[in-house]
Amino acid sequence: MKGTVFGHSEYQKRQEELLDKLPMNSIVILPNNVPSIRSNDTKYPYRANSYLMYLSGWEEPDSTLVLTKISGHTNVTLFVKPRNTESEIWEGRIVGIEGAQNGWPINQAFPNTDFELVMKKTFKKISNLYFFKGINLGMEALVSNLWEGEILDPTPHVDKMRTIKSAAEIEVMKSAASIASEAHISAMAITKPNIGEWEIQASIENHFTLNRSVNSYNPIVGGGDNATILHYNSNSVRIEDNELVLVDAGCEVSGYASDITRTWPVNGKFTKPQREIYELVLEAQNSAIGACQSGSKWDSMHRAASEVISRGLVDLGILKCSQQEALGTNLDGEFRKFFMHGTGHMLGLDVHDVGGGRQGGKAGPVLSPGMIVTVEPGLYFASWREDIDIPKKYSGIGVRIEDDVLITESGPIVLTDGCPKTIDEIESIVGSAL
Ligand SMILES: [Mn+2]
Repeated sequence: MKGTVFGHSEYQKRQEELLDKLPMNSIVILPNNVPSIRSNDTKYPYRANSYLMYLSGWEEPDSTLVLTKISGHTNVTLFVKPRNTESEIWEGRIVGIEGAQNGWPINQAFPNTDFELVMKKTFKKISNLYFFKGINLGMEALVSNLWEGEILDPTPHVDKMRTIKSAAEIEVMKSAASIASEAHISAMAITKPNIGEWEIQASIENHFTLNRSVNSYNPIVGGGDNATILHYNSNSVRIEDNELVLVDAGCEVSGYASDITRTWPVNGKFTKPQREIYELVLEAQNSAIGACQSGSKWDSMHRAASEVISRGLVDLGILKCSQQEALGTNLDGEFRKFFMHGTGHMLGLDVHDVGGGRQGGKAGPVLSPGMIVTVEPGLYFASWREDIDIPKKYSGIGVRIEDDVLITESGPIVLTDGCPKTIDEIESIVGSAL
């Protein structure tokens, strides 16, 4: 039976760090995600809650983690589903109470049916109740029934902890980054004119599965104009000769995500207008990666990318205004018509991980060693948009380039640097496996 991803001390350190931040006589309650039904007795693939994985390594549903700090003593308890031969025959083997007690970084395990009774007793001894809301509404109702006081939110504390990756987490994320890098290379190598978007998706997912990983989000494979739809994922169209394809696909290894976007010409040769846009996005991305320095403001990478993009749009004659108007006073100028998302986000147990901020906004953490962020500027010129007036040669072009970047004392480290992105490298790989 599968145990924890990391050694127990890693989780115990996280539990202690959280409890240290809370006042005496506190309890923290964290239920697991509820299995989601597709229809009748068919379920969607189950994914445990990221907070629960982070604090305990536990993944089975119908379980709840409880941390207490009462009169100087801390305690970590898991309420889990007891073993049951009949249900295990259908649903698979489960860890059970004894297994949890012996194999997980906790002090004690109880059957989940005891939760209410144990809480009733424990609530008499505590003054502060922290509950992870929005995960399991049934548990939420039960707890608010039992507790008359205010329900406090523990996520700001844990989110801050989750932004700084440990050495062990970084190793796992490097592995997710390199599997996804290889997947993109294989997909480039089988690309040819008239390929179906789904065929590129299949190639990528095949590589993920062969390497015992899964999608960390639904892959986006958009050819031609579909590349300009930010969350396109029907991946159902054939891509014509002379079109670009934008592929945004990452995998999850032991719960940790990678997130890569590459854009390449299906016939292996960028046209001049495609090359002009691609080079501009690549310059913006390199500038933004350079801005990923320890101690920099959260939006420094977005500012760096936006400055390059704004200048380039004016130089290419796409924006007919001054560079200053293109950029705007608050990174909100004309360039936003074509680069409408942020430059990056936190990456970790979730692909859009906790603890970041909106880019272009004022709030957000200072970049610090151990943070892993994505850097992903893009430019999108949808041919169907009636609100823009651009040179025809750029119509239908969408380009995004995305890497995963670790912040260190000595500068940014690109974890996805195994995935080529220069024009020469890409042109030499596309179609090379055919
Ligand atoms: Mn991303």
